[in-house]
Formats: sequence, C-alpha cells, structure tokens
Amino acid sequence: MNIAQNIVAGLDRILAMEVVRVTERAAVAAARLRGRGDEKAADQVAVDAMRHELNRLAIKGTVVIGEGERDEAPMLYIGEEVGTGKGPAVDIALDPLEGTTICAKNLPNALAVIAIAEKGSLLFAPDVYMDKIAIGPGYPDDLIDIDASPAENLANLAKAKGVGVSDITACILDRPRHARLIDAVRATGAAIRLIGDGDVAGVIHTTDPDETGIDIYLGTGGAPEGVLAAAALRCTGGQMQGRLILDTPEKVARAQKMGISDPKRVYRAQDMARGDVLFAATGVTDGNLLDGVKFGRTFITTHTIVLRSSSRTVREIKARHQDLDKF
Ligand code: VTB
Repeated sequence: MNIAQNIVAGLDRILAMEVVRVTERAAVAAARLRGRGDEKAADQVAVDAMRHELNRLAIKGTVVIGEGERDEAPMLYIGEEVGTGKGPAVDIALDPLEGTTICAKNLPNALAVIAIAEKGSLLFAPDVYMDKIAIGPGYPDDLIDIDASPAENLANLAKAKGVGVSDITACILDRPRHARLIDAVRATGAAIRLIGDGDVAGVIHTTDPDETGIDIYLGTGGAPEGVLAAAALRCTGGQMQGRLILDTPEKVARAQKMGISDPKRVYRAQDMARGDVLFAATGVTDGNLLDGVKFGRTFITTHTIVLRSSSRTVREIKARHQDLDKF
C-alpha cells in the first residue's frame, strides 16, 4: 500500500497505530506513582513521558488543549509545537493524566488521553467549566437537550432505550455544585454513579452501557475535558452537548480572545471536534472499560483504546512491554 492510499480521508491512518505509544508511555509513568498521594508528581511524570513520545511522532502538531497557558505550564502548554515537525499539521488535545486525584488515591478510571485532529478542527476551549450532557450511540438525533430538565432527558432516553427511567444510570461528578442536579435525577427514580474525578471517562462510559452500566453523563466539569470527550464520541458515535460557563466578564473576555464570540453557544460533539479525529486512552488505574497498567517481574502490560472517526473503528490494544529500560 502506498502513502496515498493511507491518506484516505483526513488523517494518515498510520497515526492511529503510532499514537498508542504516546498514551501508553504516559500511563506507565503515572502508574508508578499510583496510590502515593502525590497528584502533582504523578501528573508531572505523565507530562514528561507523553511529551517525550509525542515528539517522536511524524507530525507538525500544535497543542490546543494542554496543561495550561504557557506561563503556567512549562510543558505541553497551549500553543506548544510538538512532533518531529515532518508530517501533517494537526491539532492536539491531551491530558497526560486525566484524574490526578484518582491516580494519587489509586481509585478506578484514571487515564492518559490524547486526541489528534486535522489542523483547526478542535475547539480552542478556555480552562473554565462546561455544562455537559452525553449519551452513547444508537439513539435518534437530538434525543438529549442541554436546556431540557434532567427529568425530560431521562424520560426520553428511557423511552428510546425501551426501559423504565429507574433502569437508567446517570454518571455525575460528586461535587457540591451538583446537589440540585443529583436531587432532580434521584427524584425520577434513576440511579446515579457518583465519580470523584475523571469526566472524560464518565462520558466515554456512556458509549458502552452494557459494559459500564452508565447510560448518560450529566453535569459540569472542565471544558478542556469536554473537548477530549467530544473527540472520543465523534469516533464511537453518541451525542454530546456542552456549554461553556462564562459567568464573569473576565471569563467572557478570555473566551473572546480565544475566538469564542457567543458565550452562550451550545456545542455538539461535532462542533468541538470536527473532521477526522483520532483518540487514544490508556488505563492508568483499573476501570470500567480499561485495565490499569500492570507491573510484572519481566514485563509491563498496558490496555489502550484507539478510536478513529472516519472509520469508527474501536481498537483495544493490550501491550506487553518487555524492554523495561525504555520506560
Ligand atoms: C473534571 C474531571 C477532572 O476536574 O473535569 C473536573 O474530569 C472538574 O473540575 O478529572 P472540579 O474538580 O473543579 O470539579 C477534574 O476532576 C480534575 O481535572
């Protein structure tokens, strides 16, 4: 097969294989610090490891969603150029350790995550909160509506799924700000899976309810995490809506600087991550969809999911790393 055939639509499909190493490496680094109570250290090693591997990819990448603004994040900051520079120009959204607290406490579903998209096709989201709602694939378009009440959304979902509302489970971040949302969902009879952190995983879990037990994601979390989750949903199918919470003039101004003119806009998954998108996540701690990194005496195993929007292929890659020196 020649290179022209590889570039069927959008991104070079070889990248989907190559990108696995990037999240694997970050996950292994973070996993060494699982359960040590040191979130910062776990994040730092994941960032270092991801950056190292990312810079070996044959891309001309720009970090669009990263560790923060240049002055606050020395590595993988927004705007940083990554990759060898010899290859396609791409946008990158990443979170070397999504769920630093989960990792520090050694709780489920910490991930190393990356999304790669064609240049200019990822939402340049400020680091503010985003109100989010998401469901998995196989439902009629526009079944969920971020402006409808939780009761309406849950009733519509249950009806479309052919079950009662009490058979539906919603995933919500366990935060005081969600007290009213939690009450509203409980009033319907639906169940709630409360998570401590990690709403990228929370959204992805809606795409496989039989495996994860989660049908819908609701609530506010980080906007950067919203873009990462949207990238994953673009690949798996499913629906998501998000709205930035720009509740101070300072935040509105910050968003405006990043090109966001309508502060109340509702973004669907396809508005946050357009065109051809690749997404990879490696489990750091054991989780509902991915196993965490396992350290054996002679090898390390990693479990990664790799998704591509143009083909909708979902690949799970279990790797046994025997050259331990490279980590
Ligand atoms: C979520 C979650 C992250 O931040 O976006 C959350 O996915 C939202 O912020 O893992 P608060 O913690 O302020 O509620 C994390 O928990 C941490 O980045």
